Amino acid sequence: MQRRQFFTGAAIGVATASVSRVAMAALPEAVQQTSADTAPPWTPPGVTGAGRPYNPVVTLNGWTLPWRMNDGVKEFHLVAEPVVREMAPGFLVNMWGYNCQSPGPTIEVVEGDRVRLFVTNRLPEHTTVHWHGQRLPAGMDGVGGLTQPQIPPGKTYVYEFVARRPGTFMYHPHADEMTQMAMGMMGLWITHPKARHPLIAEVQRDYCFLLNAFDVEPGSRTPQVNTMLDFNIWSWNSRVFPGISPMVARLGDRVRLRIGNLTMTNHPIHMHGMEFEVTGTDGGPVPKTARWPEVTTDLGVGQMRQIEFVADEPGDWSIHCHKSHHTMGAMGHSVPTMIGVDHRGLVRKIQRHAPGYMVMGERGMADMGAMEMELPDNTFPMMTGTGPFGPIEMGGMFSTVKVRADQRPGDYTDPGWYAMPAGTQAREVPAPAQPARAPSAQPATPPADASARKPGQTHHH
Ligand SMILES: [Cu+2]
Repeated sequence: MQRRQFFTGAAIGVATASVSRVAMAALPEAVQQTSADTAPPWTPPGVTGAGRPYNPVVTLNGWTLPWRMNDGVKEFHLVAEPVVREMAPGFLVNMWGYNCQSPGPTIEVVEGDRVRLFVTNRLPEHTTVHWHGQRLPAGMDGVGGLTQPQIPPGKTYVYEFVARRPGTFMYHPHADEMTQMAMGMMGLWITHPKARHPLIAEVQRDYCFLLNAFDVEPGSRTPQVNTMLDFNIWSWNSRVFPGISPMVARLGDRVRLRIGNLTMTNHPIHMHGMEFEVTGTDGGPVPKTARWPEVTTDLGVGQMRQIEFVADEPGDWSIHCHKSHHTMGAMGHSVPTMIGVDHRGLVRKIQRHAPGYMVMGERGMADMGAMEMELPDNTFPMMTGTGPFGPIEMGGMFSTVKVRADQRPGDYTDPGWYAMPAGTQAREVPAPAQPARAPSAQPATPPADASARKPGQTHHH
């Protein structure tokens, strides 16, 4: 699925004098990705010149950027450019990203690697790349105006440093940030340990994703960039449920999830079925004495968390942000609560003036999950996604961890829905018969109404 594109004649600026002229003579290919599917783990081709081996990560609905080895230096080429991201099947959003996608490709290196990153700017305005969490020379930190001139449109800059610390990091612009991050410019960076590390466990599955948010007016295709807090599309790697791939594991696998938050609010990420521990942050591995079991961990703005668990319970387990409006698509915030309100009569009166009028939320909002409403073109519905037992009523930061005994090692394909063993699923029971009571236990005449009364308060009509 990768379309290779060769760069010739790109204008080049040099961010540092330490990059040799020979290294600049030819840019590495800017590999592009046209698919929003989860790419299988990328293993460097060949053995010689491929650098130290590592266990690659899987980027949720993303991919890893291939590199080339040039005289012992790992060279990458990022192209900042306008992209069209498919946030869910049929829901396309104009974003800015890197190498044809938002988020950009994941950069995977090994502790101690010397890394050279070419950044070509094909945006209509200047940009930079900040390497969040890295130890590096100040001049490589990517803060426009402070540590380097901005990268003008059409120019290529180069960054070079040694990946000194193993861990989970990210990259994003430090130039017109509010616009560029609201448009989807961000990516993950994983530095694998060079040898067995006492605080970094070997895992069978290693997933990573970024939390991001957009403000896309229903019916439009381009995010609003002046939004500060009131985003309406809550996504993982610029995808929304049901467009987010499940995270698949084989029963007994040790699984690591690396999550970064580049939205403007916190997200309590909650997983069903199994407990996990936070084993690391973008500051490094967490000492073992400072780990405790959790089923929810809060990611503050600009934070990263590495969580780990043993996938020892088979099933389809939900994993989602616990802010319930973050698991929904765009909705009108001004809809009043109608639960318990009887609209009969009223609707008919309104329909005389507005024939298409519909009641929303009379019995809660769940009906919206199944409702066939006419939506403007390219509008992501408020609740969507269908499971084996009907609508799931989710539409944003929601996915599943699918644990299966028969999932082959290294197989990341979706195994489908979990087949519950007989007798292990919630089920309907026949309507309860009137329980037999002793005569003395018969309740007195039931109260005329059931309205709430405070203790000690005399009830009167
Ligand atoms: Cu959230």
